Amino acid sequence: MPHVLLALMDFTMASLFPSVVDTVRKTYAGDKDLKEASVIAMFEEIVRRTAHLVADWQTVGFCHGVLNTDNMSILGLTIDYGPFAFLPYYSASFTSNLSDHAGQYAFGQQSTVAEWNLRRLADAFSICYPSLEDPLLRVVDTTFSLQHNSHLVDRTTTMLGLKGSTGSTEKLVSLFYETLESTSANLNKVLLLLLQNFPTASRFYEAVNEERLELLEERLDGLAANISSTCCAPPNIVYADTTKLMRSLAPQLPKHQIAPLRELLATNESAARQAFQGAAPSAIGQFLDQQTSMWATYEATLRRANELKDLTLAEKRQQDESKWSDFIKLYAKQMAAAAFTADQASAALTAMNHSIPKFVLYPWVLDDAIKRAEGRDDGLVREIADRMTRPYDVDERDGVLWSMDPPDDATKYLCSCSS
Ligand SMILES: *[C@@H]1O[C@H](CO)[C@@H](O)[C@H](O)[C@H]1NC(C)=O
Ligand SMILES: *[C@@H]1O[C@H](CO)[C@@H](O)[C@H](O)[C@H]1NC(C)=O
Ligand SMILES: *[C@@H]1O[C@H](CO)[C@@H](O)[C@H](O)[C@H]1NC(C)=O
Ligand SMILES: *[C@@H]1O[C@H](CO)[C@@H](O)[C@H](O)[C@H]1NC(C)=O
Ligand SMILES: CC(=O)N[C@H]1CO[C@H](CO)[C@@H](O)[C@@H]1O
Repeated sequence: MPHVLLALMDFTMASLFPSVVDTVRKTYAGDKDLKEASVIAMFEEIVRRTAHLVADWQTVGFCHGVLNTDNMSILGLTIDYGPFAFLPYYSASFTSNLSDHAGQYAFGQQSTVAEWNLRRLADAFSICYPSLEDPLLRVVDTTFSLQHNSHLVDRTTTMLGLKGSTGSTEKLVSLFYETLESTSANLNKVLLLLLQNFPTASRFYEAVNEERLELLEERLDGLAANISSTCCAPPNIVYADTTKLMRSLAPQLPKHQIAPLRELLATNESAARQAFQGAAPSAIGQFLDQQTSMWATYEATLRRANELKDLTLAEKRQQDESKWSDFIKLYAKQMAAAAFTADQASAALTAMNHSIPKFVLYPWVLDDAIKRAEGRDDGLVREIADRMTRPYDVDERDGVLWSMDPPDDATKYLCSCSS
């Protein structure tokens, strides 16, 4: 087996990562095994690409659905997506595979799962290079989160029209995603509103300091109300989805048993193994971790359901507006601090425009096309296939042939395992 694996690794390295191997060879100082150094460098590149990919999914609201280890690409590409979906509204617990009851591959779990999958790849590499086991796992520790986060911040900064600005945008970016989540907003619609409202007039860029900030605040005033009334899902819909989710989320282990079982595992391993039909201690530990995290999700979902239960549409809009107001305030501040010249602002706007999709392949768009194709009319399938090749362009067919607005029953269009 290691023999075949070794051949596969050599082939992969030579055919898919020649430049990585090249760089290692060029900087090789004879201080370590050249082959092992190349394996580490290749793995670093795989970790980096995977981290960027998962961050990219987050910036377009893409939920893959089935992130088993064998559904991952060593090149950091999106492959093997069956029950995938673009989110109707932002939600970490959104699951696109209806049979995935535990939310194992929920939207908000994707980076954790990808990181776990990379550790399993490190395990496979270590079969061939046992001495690299620790160094490879360390690469995941030191590289994944860092790369994921920096790419997420970079890309989102561009989408918010702040590319090229000075100063850290990290806080703004995390507030952006928190606000999308807490107001159940449609990511794409919010971004398109921000794009339409990007301040282009030169007066913004001639003004300085306080005056610039005041002008920008004035310019963006009303945007929070607009986002809240046009982009955020109504309370009854979020409530219905949340309660449906809760029914499937219930953890197997009663919460009060987790701590004693952990204690038992730490103090009397054999007794703990007995309680789990002889399972390995590491597997028991993993199960307890998973149950802990399921309880946290369950309780957060329950809190959310209770908040939404008796909320009227007007009340939710008011709450959402106030949350978006906080975001817009920080956004205006960051724009003012960017200290753009008119030219720089125009370049940032162009980059923003090119990074925000105008067309999103939502489940209801697909559903419509599938229904028509079943009626022997494949025209819409062809139109969509064509539209998908230019998602960043403006196209008058949007809103005519397909809707970019989530219907009230948006989540009913999800697939289960067999669909
Ligand atoms: C959806 O999730 C279920 C439960 O985890 C899994 O058995 C099934 O394989 C998944 N669907 C697909 C298409 O993989
Ligand atoms: C929201 O913004 C859009 C585009 O900028 C505009 O057409 C619409 O009238 C606004 N709606 C509200 C309620 O402010
Ligand atoms: C561990 O638990 C078993 C019962 O399952 C008991 O017989 C044994 O004495 C315990 N060992 C210790 C060190 O407490
Ligand atoms: C974005 O680019 C398209 C061209 O693809 C152009 O028609 C549109 O006006 C641009 N939007 C903004 C806000 O600059
Ligand atoms: C879309 C999809 O589910 N692809 C594959 C993911 O991995 C499983 C096995 O782990 C395959 O059965 C699926 O075909």
